[in-house]
Amino acid sequence: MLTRRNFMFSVAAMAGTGSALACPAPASVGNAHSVLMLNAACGDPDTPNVFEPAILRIKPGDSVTFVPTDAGHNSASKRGMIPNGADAWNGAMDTNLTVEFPIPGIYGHICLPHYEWGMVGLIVVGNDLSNLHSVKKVRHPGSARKVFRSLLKELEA
Ligand SMILES: [Cu+2]
Repeated sequence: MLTRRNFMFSVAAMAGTGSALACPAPASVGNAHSVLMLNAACGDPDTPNVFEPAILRIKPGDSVTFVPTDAGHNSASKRGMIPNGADAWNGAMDTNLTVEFPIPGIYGHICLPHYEWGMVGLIVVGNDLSNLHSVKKVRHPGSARKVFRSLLKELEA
């Protein structure tokens, strides 16, 4: 679903700061946020395939648009890593997806093609960490294990 608003996110992301080396920047406008899907962390080509930001904190009822700034990615919620009663999502490859988050808690999400290489992220709604224990129990392959562990450590810090 490519709405005009999502298109604006993409444009804002590419516009950066105007410098030739500008990093694509995720935008937050009011209750609408974006998470970029990138082939490499900005300024760090040795860290390929990332969500930017890896941790996003929002308020209940806010929305997040996953933006395919680079090709070859998607975002899908990870089973066991969303609050009870929350809706799962599974975005198509290379497509903007907007998800609303009415229910507080921690949401873990992954890029299906790059999951085991550690392309994973967290969205925290309403600063509510009450499902942290169940989120931590989910097992992951490859680098996803290490990346989720370090992101969750950041939440607890
Ligand atoms: Cu990916």
